[in-house]
Amino acid sequence: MTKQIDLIGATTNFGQPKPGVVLGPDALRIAGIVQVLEAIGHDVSDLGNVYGKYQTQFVKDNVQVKNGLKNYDEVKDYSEALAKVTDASVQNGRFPLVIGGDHSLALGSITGIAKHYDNLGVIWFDAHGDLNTSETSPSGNIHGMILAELLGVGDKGLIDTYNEGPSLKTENVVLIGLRDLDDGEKELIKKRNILAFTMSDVRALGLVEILDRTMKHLAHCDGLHLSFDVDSLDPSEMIGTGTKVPGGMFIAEVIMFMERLSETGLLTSVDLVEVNPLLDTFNQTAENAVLMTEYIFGKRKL
Ligand code: 5AB
Ligand code: MN
Ligand code: MN
Ligand code: MN
Repeated sequence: MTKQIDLIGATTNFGQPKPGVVLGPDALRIAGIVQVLEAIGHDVSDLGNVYGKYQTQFVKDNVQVKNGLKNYDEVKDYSEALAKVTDASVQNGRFPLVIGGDHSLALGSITGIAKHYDNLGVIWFDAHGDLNTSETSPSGNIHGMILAELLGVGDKGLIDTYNEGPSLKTENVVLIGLRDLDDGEKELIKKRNILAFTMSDVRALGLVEILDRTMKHLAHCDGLHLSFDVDSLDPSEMIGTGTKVPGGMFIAEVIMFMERLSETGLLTSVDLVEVNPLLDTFNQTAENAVLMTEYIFGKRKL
């Protein structure tokens, strides 16, 4: 089915310290993200990049910390700016595809989208849980806390970004690909009974079974968002990203998963995050990410 896609560049790096992730959206454009989506038959409108009022940080020696959170004001401001754009996109009947940028962009992206649904389901595809708070975070980097904030756990000011209260319900979120969780994140997953598949689960059950369980779990949802952190894949196939963890998924199996996910026809929005061309070789991470995007948006092997 043809989708009316809004491509939204989220050039933020405030959620983490490594320079280069703001170049992710352009690396994905150079790798042909618009052209492959058009070739599938979608109508794509590239809205360009979203900027907040703070200048992108190219040097790391002026990081401001508030309540234990690094670049607090910058992340909050950026999230407000991005939420406005994704909110309008859904309002206009379009499909937001947000390309990053570090994973802190999901606060703005998802908050703007979630406004339009009673029960937005989210598939969080990631090596990490992104479920820290300032108390449990080993780094103070907000990209590692962003799902917690979306669920209403952590800093009140961030939870209340764009509109008041949490954007997501715990029972509407499924995590897949986990292999690097901090202690506090493990506790939160258990305490809130969040459906989470580790890499051990991926190896034991396979992604077909995991997709099946995920869709059953989210069957009551009225929208479905995929938040795809490229570090969910094995670093051997995704080198250009800031927090690599060995033992990840491989392109071939993720393509298979995305083909089936797209076949459900239930996806309503996507984030593609953490592509950092400065850590890459020959833009292959962006190219691999674009390859997977094709399957997310309906390319078929047959
Ligand atoms: B990403 C870590 N858990 O909190 C932390 O890439 C890593 O968006 C977070 O998934 C990684 O700093 C955040 C150690
Ligand atoms: Mn992440
Ligand atoms: Mn990650
Ligand atoms: Mn990362």
